[in-house]
Amino acid sequence: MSQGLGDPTRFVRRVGYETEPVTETLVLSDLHLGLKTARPALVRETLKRWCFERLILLGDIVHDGGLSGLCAEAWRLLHHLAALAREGSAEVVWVAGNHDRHLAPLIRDLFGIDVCESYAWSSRGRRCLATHGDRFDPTLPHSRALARLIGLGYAFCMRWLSRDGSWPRNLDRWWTRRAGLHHFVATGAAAWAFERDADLVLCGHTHTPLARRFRAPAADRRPVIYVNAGSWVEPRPSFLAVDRNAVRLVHLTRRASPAP
Ligand SMILES: [Mn+2]
Repeated sequence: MSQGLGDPTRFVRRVGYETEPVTETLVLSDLHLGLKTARPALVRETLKRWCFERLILLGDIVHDGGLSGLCAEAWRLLHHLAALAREGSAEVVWVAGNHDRHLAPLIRDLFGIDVCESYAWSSRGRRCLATHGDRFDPTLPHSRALARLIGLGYAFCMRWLSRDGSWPRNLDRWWTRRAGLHHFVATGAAAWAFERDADLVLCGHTHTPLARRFRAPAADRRPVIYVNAGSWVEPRPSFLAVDRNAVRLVHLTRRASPAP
C-alpha cells in the first residue's frame, strides 16, 4: 500500500548545485539542443558529476530542425547519452517533447535509445509518472507541421535577430505566463495522474520549476504531487533528483555561459 506524499514543501526540496550528487532517478527536461541558449557542455558536466540508476530525458532535448545543425558540444552530449544507454551503467529513458517527437526514429537508430510518450515506475510503493506536458497545453497548434514551423522561426530569431537570445526567450516567457500555461500543465498532469492512480507526476515543457499538491477528488484517494523540472535554457537551469524519500529540485547556483 503506497503512502501519500503529504506537503510538497516537505517532500520537494529546492536545493543548490552543491547538493550531494547521488540519486535514484535524475530528470532533465527541455535542453533544446540547437538553440543559442542551450548548454550542452554544462549538461554533460552535470551528468558526469552525478551518480544515478536511471536518467529520464523529459522531452525537448533537441529543438526543431534535426540533428545536422547541432554544434560539436551537443554531439558530444548525445554520444555521452548513447554510451550511458549502451554500457548499461544507468537506465536511459527519453520521453518525447513537442520539439523532438519527430526525431524519435533517428534517436533510436543513431543512439540506441527508444523514445516513449510517458514513463511510469515505482519507488517504495509510490507510483511515479513522467511525461513532457505538451499534451496538457491547449495553446499548441493542432497541426504538427505548423508547430514545427513556429519552432524553427523561434530558433531563427534567436540565432540571427538577437545578440544573446534574450528577447525571444523573454517573449516566450511572457506568452507562457499570459496563456496560463503553468496552470494548464499542472492541473492537466494532476488529473492524468489521478486517472492512473499515481502519487507523483513529473513534467517539463513550461521551462519553470514548480511543485504543487493536488487534493484527491475522492476522500479515500491519496493526493498527487506535481513537480516541473524547469529547463536548461533559462538563466538559472534546473533539474530533478528523485529519491524514495524526497524530490530535490536542483537549481544551478552559478550563471552558466551559453555554448559557442
Ligand atoms: Mn515542450
